[in-house]
Amino acid sequence: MAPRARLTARQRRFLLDQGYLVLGPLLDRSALARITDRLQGLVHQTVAAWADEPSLDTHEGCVMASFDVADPDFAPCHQHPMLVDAADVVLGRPWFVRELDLRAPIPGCGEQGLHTDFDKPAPGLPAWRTLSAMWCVTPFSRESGPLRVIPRSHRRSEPPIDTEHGYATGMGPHPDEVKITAPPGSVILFNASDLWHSGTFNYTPAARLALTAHFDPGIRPASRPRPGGAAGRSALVSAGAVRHRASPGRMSAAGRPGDRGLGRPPGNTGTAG
Ligand SMILES: O=C(O)CCC(=O)C(=O)O
Ligand SMILES: [Fe+2]
Repeated sequence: MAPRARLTARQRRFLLDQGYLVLGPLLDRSALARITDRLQGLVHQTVAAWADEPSLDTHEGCVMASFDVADPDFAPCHQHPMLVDAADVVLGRPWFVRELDLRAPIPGCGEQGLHTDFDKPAPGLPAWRTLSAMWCVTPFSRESGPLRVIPRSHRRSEPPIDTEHGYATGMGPHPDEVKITAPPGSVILFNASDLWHSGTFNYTPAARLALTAHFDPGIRPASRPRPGGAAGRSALVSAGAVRHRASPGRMSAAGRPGDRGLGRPPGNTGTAG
C-alpha cells in the first residue's frame, strides 16, 4: 500500500484543536540513517570543540545548528507529503520553509521553561503564524529530554503559567503538560508560535537529536538570507552556535540561547534576536 499522503479528518481536527500532532514513523530507514549520521557527527564534533576550547559558548549543553533548506539529505524533513498537507491545513497557501535546525541537548542538559516562540499576536495576524515539524531522530522517551506541550494553550488568551511573580520561570512540571514520546523517524507537528511548550531534561547517556523544519505563511522574504549562507551548502554556522533567526513578532527571549528557558511572558520584548 502506498504511504498515506494526507492527514485524516481526525488528525486535522486534533492538530487545529490541540495545537500539536504526532505522526509516524514517516522516514524510511535509509533517509533516517543519513540524517542520524550527519547530526551525530555534528554533535560529536561540536562537543569535542567545547572540550578543547572552554571559552566557547556551550548553549547550556545544547548543540544547535541550522541547515540549508536545499540540502538533499534533509529534503524529506520538509517535503514529506504529510507535512505539505499539514502546512496547507494550518497556514493555507502560500507558505514557505523558513528554516531547518537542530537542537540536541547532551546528557544532563536540555531543560527549558515553558514558552511560546513568538511574541503575543497582534490583531489581524493569521491564526497559525508558524508550523514547526520536529523530527525525532533519536528516540523521544520520557527520559531522553522530549518536547513537552500544554495542549490547547494556543487557543487561550492567558498564559498557562503565572507570569506575575518573581519565580515565573515556567521551569517546573505543569499539571497539563504532555511529554511527547515517539520512536525515531516520527515527527511532531506543533504551533510553536502560540502553543506553550519546552524542551526537557535529558536523563539518558546520549544526545537527543531533533531536527525541526519551520513553515511560515506567505512568501519567503527576498532579503532574508538562507540559513547556511549564499553558497547554498549545508553549513554549520559557527561551532554549534546557531540560534533561531528572528521572525516578525518572535519573542526576543527566544533568540538568545539560554534565555529561552525563562518562560517570559508574551509581550516582554527586548532587542530582536
Ligand atoms: O528542543 C525542544 O524540545 C524544544 C526547543 C524549543 O522549544 C526552543 O528551543 O524554542
Ligand atoms: Fe520553543
